[in-house]
Amino acid sequence: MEIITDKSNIKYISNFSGSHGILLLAKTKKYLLTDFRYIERAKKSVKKEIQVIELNKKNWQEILKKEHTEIIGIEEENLTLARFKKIKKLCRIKNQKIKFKNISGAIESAREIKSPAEIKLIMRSQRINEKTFLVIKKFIQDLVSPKSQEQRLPTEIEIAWKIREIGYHFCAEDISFEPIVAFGKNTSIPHHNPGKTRLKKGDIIMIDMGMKYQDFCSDMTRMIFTAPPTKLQKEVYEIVLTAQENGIKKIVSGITGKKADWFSRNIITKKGYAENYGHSGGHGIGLDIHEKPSLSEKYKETLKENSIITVEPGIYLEGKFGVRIEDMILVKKDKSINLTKVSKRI
Ligand SMILES: [Mn+2]
Repeated sequence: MEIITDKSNIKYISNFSGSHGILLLAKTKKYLLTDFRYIERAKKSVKKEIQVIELNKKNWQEILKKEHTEIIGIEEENLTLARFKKIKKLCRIKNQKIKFKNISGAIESAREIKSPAEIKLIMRSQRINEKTFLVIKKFIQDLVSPKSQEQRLPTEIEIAWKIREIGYHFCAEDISFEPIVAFGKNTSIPHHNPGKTRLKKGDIIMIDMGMKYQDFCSDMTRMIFTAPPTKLQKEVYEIVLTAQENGIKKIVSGITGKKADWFSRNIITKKGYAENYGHSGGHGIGLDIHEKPSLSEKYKETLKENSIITVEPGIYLEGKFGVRIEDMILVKKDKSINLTKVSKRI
């Protein structure tokens, strides 16, 4: 028997997306155990083959006895020690010896390959993300245009909140991560935390944002220029763009995550900016914002057909500015498909 505690794995197998529940995968049956607050909701949303029951000691032990369980798989990567102690207690049954083994990563591997329905939902999530971004971009461009009467330009935090608000307006259920909004020099911090920095005319802007639609995530990074870029900004932007687009062109299923990362990293390295690109080149995306596979030096597994990944190289010049460009790619055997439609031209 297996005990599934990872929220996204529970959603993947059962379609239950509540915050409190445990999925038991027994030999003959699947059970979703949850508390009173979620029972009705679970019954309405879970797949037909799954039985919903209240999480208590009596119900739990009845299943264990009925299934003659001896070995229980647990998701070590996600289980806290406190929660494991509780589970261990629930599994204490007279005359029944139970051993635990780690099964972390098994469901994550299955999730890597997306079904046509999942691809559709992820694309929908990204469409919402794009519509939101374009509204934000226009809002900023109008404010900094010579015709604008506006005296008070927004702060990073104000733009981050506006991203949420507009996302909801376009039917997102949530954001997939806290938006990264960086103005001017703050763009050299790859994961800048939006603060009270106020926009100035002429600033370079980095926006890295994502939405959730039916629990599926999207992710995209774009730069906005509020004035014609400086020579250095233009040079760096062109290098990152070339690296990103060449990387994308060469990505097919069957190559390693390491190789996929190298395609774009190599171009940045050749231009002398290796030291200024210190993060991985991308990641899988789906029910989680970061999931299998990874585009990085350390990732030796191959990319699978119909997985969805991001490609997001960057160059960061401390004290000056940074540039990152990120798209979502559907990995295919012969030619991968870029799912992101927002222009990357300056
Ligand atoms: Mn990303």
